[in-house]
Amino acid sequence: MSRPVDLPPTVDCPYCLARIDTSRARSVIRDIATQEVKGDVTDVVRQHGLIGVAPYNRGNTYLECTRRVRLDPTSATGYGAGLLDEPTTVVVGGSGDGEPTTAFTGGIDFDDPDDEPTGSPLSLDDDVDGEDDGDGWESSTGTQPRPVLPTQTDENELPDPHYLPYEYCQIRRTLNIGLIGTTRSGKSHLLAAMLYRLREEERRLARLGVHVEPFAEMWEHYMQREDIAGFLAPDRRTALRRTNRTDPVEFRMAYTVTSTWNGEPTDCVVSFFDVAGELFLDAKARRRLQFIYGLDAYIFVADSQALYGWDGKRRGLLHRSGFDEVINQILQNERHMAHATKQRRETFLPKPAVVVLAKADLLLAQNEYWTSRWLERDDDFELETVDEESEDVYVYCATNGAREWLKPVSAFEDATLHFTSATGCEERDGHYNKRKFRHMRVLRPLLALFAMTGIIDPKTINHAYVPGVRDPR
Ligand SMILES: Nc1nc2c(ncn2[C@@H]2O[C@H](COP(=O)(O)OP(=O)(O)O)[C@@H](O)[C@H]2O)c(=O)[nH]1
Ligand SMILES: [Mg+2]
Ligand SMILES: [Zn+2]
Repeated sequence: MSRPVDLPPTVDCPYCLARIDTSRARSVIRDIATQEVKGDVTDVVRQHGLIGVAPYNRGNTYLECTRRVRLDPTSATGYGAGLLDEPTTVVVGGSGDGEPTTAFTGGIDFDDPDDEPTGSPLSLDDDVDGEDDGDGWESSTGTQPRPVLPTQTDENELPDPHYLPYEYCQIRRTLNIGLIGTTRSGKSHLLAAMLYRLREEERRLARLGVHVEPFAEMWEHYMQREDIAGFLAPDRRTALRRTNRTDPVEFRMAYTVTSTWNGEPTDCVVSFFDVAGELFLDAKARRRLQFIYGLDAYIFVADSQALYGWDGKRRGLLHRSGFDEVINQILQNERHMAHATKQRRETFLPKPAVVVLAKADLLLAQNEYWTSRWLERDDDFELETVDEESEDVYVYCATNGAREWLKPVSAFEDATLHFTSATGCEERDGHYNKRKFRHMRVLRPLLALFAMTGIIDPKTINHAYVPGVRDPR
């Protein structure tokens, strides 16, 4: 079978994190409103690519991700599958006869008893029946259909098949960003605010030589999950619903970012993954760990609420951030890779990271000079002061018992540090005060990351481009 002329041999599915064989996958037209499949264009795109589809349907063309077309998901990152010391990864099939190799990816039954069983159709699969019986729909035997919940549908369930925008699959350059932090650290609120502001700031982004475009249907799914729409609506400002995490890595949203500062416009798919730090301590959840090694950049979300001792006494952290575990795993993987490929190991991880002190409005309420000096500025786009801010945040953490948050600085080749607030105020009974509500400096860490990865000119923050971001295939 031939693959579509304008797609690479494989594409990584951001939803189930598996690698898709494009010569096996169907291409279909879907109705945006009903999400129904209206037609099959597999043959025509195999011959002519997306050009073969009527222009008005090109934006509605999708690649179907279904069990049949998935390859070994452990290699989804393009990083050394098989080199990892993960004894829990069970590989089945793949005997070289053209059968897909499928790795065990499910069966994680970690449960936060605190959390409501809510989620979204895009979050990853888990054991709905609580049994550790593996992953029904991803098993290569294909004989066990997933157990169906009798009453309400499980929002956490990833539908099979699910659909990737064809245009998403065409863009070779990708930047996968992981938000790392414990549950309740503020990842979801920060990301929602960031993505919203990214859409709103077209003009100022253009001045930095970037144009951003969300994938329409992904944005709609994203808005539905955890009721992000309610959080972003000025007349509602409701808190995000809490989700039941069973998987350390979840796809959230992707944008096409066109970068023009360097001459020729280049397109890059920037995808955001939510990484629940504490799940790395959970042996079962750790099966999915490989995915984070392949991320291109990291946003470490430190929970300002975890700082205690406001009365001038020496401070400390109420709970750990989990950054250590995650970074140690990434370093360990890097050592394995260097060993396996007989290359000298770099001193630093050759990737960029940002450390974000989320919920910094809480520090502001405590009359914290170091915080107010920065947080009250509307300086998302004044990137020349990024280093100055980083130094202040560094000193702030070091002198307030939060050295643990600084680990990324010593581990990654380049890192910046920021004070941010996604809400500007505290939640009360599921709502934010509409007058006090504001996103404070949420775009700044992302723009710093864009500069370190070359999506915007690294010189805007007076840094050099950090190599190590994956090459296009
Ligand atoms: N004061 C304040 N609270 C926040 C902010 N962002 C999130 N929170 C609160 O922190 C809690 C956890 O946030 P969430 O984004 O769901 O954390 P996640 O589990 O890491 O995704 C919620 O109760 C939010 O109301 C913020 O910027 N300021
Ligand atoms: Mg969350
Ligand atoms: Zn998939």
